[in-house]
Amino acid sequence: MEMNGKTVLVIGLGKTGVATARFLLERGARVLIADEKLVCELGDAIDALGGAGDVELGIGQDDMDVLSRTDLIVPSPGVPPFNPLLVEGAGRRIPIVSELELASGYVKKPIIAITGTNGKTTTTTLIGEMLAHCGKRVFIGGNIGTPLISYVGGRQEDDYVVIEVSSFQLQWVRNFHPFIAMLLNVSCDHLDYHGSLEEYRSIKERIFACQGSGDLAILNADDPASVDLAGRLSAGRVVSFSSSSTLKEGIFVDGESLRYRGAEIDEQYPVEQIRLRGVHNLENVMAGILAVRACGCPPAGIIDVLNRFSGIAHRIEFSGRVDGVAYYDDSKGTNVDAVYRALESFSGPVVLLLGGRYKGGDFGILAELLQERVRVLIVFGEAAETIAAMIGGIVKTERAGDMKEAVGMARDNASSGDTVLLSPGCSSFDEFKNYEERGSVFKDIVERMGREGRKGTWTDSLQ
Ligand code: UMA
Repeated sequence: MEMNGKTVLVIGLGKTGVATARFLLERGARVLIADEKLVCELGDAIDALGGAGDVELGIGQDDMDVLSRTDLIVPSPGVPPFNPLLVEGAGRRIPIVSELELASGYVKKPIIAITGTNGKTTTTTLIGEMLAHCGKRVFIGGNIGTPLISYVGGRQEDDYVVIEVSSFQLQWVRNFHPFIAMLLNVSCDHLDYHGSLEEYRSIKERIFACQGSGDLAILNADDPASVDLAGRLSAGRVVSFSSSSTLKEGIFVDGESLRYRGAEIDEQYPVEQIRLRGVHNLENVMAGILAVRACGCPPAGIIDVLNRFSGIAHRIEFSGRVDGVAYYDDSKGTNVDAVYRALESFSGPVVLLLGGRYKGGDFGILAELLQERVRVLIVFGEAAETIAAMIGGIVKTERAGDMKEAVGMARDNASSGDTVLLSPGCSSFDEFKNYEERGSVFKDIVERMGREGRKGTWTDSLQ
């Protein structure tokens, strides 16, 4: 796509907007920037633009006049499709592309793309580690942190581009073409953005849309909709993984091993050699094995990595032990399905912290697990009453104003041998910048509690 002389409207000046604007400016485009924040609140982002090029700031979300001089719109992932500029821009038939779409047009190396409601970051990281361990050069980016657009302006010396892809990034793609694409799972998430589960799923499925005969699609055989999906895919090879059934072709849990079986393949990966815990992580591992085997990584190298890879920050991450109580940070568990999977990983008793900003989803699906494993439920933040209305009272339920108070209540309610699990099932935006900040604050509190000692002395010191 030629950018020289084009006028491009970038909506949102976060990580993606900054990287996109820089890329466009370097290619001679004029960049208009709209953000719901005031210009004075965007200081760091504006500094990061580097001061060079033809930039116009201060465009509001309802400033429709700007569209008469716009050739292309690039919304940031967090900007929903019902944003007024996008709705009006689409009405005027101005091309709209996501940063992922724009960047992928410039990628010279094979793309491995990972999407799914949960497990994307773990699987993306794991694939990157396995490829690197087996001697391949890799760029790891996308939703995991570094926008793809900031990679494509560089030298592109890697063998593979491994990217975590969110539904937000797939919202505005047409030609995005990964040579390996996977859909790990789909459950209720981001309904406030996409409107319905059907829409959310169909957008996730766009990851496969441009695949052809030389490409590989990886599906979850345990997802009932994947059978129908497999029949609609254009990829030359479709392979599945399953944690609950035996597959003639694909990878599945077979007793104490993961077994990868196909026409010319029959391999075993002992579960005891896999450091990650939980069924959901076995699924992530299986999807990862399918991808890296297709890139020529040998089983021995894969097992080496599985032996030491202990997961990613804020995803069921052990954060410390205080008075015999184990604290786990699952701040990345921002939807109900993620909470379900996190709870499944503990046999109990658990003090569970749920809350933040509600994004949709039925907390009722947790009812049985709550009864089985949870001693006390603590709801906090903006979503406290919404969650309490769905599942309050199934077990002892407490209400906290914010997360800090919730951790305090958790400590007061937990006994030695219990687990305190922050798996909020909601976004963090009512209280924090993002889930990382929420998880870091949680870990800091746990660390301070450990340092400051016994019950009773710490609550006051947090105020
Ligand atoms: N903004 C508007 N109007 C809006 C919404 C946002 O102007 O309607 C502005 C905000 O004021 C802010 C900017 O847009 O200035 C933020 O843009 P953004 O929300 O798209 O965030 P980025 O900093 O660009 O980060 C994005 C991803 N964020 C989201 O999808 C919400 C990051 O994923 C990603 O790491 C980054 O691009 C690089 O690719 C985070 C995320 O929460 C981790 N992702 C969701 C998830 O994993 O569930 C999808």
